[in-house]
Amino acid sequence: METVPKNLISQIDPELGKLLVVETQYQADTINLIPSENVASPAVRAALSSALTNKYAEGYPGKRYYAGNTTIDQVEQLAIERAKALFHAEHANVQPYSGSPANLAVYSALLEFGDTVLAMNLAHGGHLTHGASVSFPGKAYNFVHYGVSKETEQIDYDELEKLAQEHKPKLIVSGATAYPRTIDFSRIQQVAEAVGAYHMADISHIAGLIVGGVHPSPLPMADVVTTTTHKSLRGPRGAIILCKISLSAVIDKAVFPGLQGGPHENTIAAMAVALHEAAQPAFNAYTTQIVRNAQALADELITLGYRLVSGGTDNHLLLVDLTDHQISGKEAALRLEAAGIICNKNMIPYDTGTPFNPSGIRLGTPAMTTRGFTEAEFRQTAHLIDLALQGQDVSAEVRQLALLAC
Ligand code: DSN
Repeated sequence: METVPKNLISQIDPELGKLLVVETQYQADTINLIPSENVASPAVRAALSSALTNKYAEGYPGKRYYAGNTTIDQVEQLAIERAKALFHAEHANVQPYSGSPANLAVYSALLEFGDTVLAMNLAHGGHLTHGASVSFPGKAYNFVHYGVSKETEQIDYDELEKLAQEHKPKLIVSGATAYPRTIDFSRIQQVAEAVGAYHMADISHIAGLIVGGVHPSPLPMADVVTTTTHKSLRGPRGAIILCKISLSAVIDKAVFPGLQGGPHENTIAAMAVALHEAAQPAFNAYTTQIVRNAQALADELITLGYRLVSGGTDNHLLLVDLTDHQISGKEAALRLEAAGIICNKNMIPYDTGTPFNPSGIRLGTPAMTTRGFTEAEFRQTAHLIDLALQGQDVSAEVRQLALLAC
């Protein structure tokens, strides 16, 4: 990982400069297994700190409320065209500040308050914005949830279909944040069509895998697709909404002026860079390696006696059930953090614990794959995880392995 721009920030603001140096070194010294994080390229980061951060550009290319946006229009249009081409979409809105506002924009475009939505249960791998009761969408709309079957721990598509027939939702949401298996978007599309519902696929976690051709795409079937741009897609923190042309006007209106003001054009420029990078052949190789690495990590953990939810992984992440190891997910994440391995505690399906003290941990491979880890390093990481969970001090070995990466 590149070093911090020590000079500039430290000269102007030594207090913050010091914190940035510490954080950058920390990221280099540790093994990051958070599946939703990545390491953005120097070009993406340069775009984020470019002159575009100075701009206001309410509106859309060619229809702005402020003068002086000729070049900004070209930048945003470039990001739009690249997003459409990469995902084979009819329309793209690149202005959402992040995934949660993108999902809220889609709900507000397609639904009235109180309308019924069918989405994946957060406790089974869904997302807060997929109608968790503590979230605004969960309060504003009538969410009904599908989940995974107890036996296979994979999405129960028959249950999903039954719930759709019973509740006649106006919208079905597919996509997950803690689901280690391939999502059958075609099956969910069929259900949506059968009950006359819209289908929104939230592909935030797997967008990079889709672009790289290692996970099926919900496009062009789904009516709307949302994705963050900073996870496996390896761009800046932001989001994109892709949709059919027939929905473009309501989606655009819902984003601006419905929910947001001035778009973050520096972020949009960084998205354009990331989309360009993702269109290169090297990105396919990167995403293939993400999946191989997840499978190597999974295999080695299974060999070491760990139970994985659903028995393994098809994608970039795995969920480890620690119930038999007499250690909670919370304690496990703390022990791993002490060793320099960063992950998050996570609910497992049918967990008897709570979100703050669940029975599992979630591990992912996108960030360390970017830093050059292959199967061998992930197998080694599995052993270090095992030793750290047993209470051994492996921090020196972890640091050594992390520093081997770029
Ligand atoms: N917080 C993200 C994740 O870690 O999956 C989802 O928004």
